[in-house]
Amino acid sequence: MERVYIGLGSNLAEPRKQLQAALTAIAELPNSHLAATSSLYASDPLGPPDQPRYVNAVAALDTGLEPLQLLDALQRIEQEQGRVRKAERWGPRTLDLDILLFGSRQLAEERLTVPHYHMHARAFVLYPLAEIACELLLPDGRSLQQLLAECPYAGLERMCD
Ligand code: PH2
Ligand code: MG
Ligand code: MG
Repeated sequence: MERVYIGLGSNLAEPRKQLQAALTAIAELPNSHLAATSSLYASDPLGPPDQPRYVNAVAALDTGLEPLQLLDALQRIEQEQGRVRKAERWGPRTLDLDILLFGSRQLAEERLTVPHYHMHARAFVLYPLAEIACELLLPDGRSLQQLLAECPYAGLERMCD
């Protein structure tokens, strides 16, 4: 089993429900155990501004799946929840499931880059991650606390249950 962190995001079709449904589906993945989930956080969109605000969260999954098996499974969940892949970069979506970290692995494959590119500077990834993995070290040796110190919380809104 390896500890994987998954970033969840949605800004279409009732984002909170999208994230809750995704967490239920992730909890049912084979050979895996959903170990923790963060609170939900709302924030303005990064990228094109003419789209709704996002809801984000991070989940910790212990899994015996290999990275590409997990990627396939997460993409299937995205599709089942109505994800339509468009050309527009950073455009709106019903559900986005990103593998942020996979144990201490560093992967640079055609379909999968781990750690997830840009996670180091995104408040909507780092603060939910810190809720469930406060003392985390990244594969390059940097601590999550270091990254948080350089990433203002500004603009993030922790949502009530
Ligand atoms: N995801 C994007 C583009 N912009 N902005 C926020 N606040 N949260 C996201 O998850 C997000 C985004 C594409 O993955
Ligand atoms: Mg994303
Ligand atoms: Mg994605």
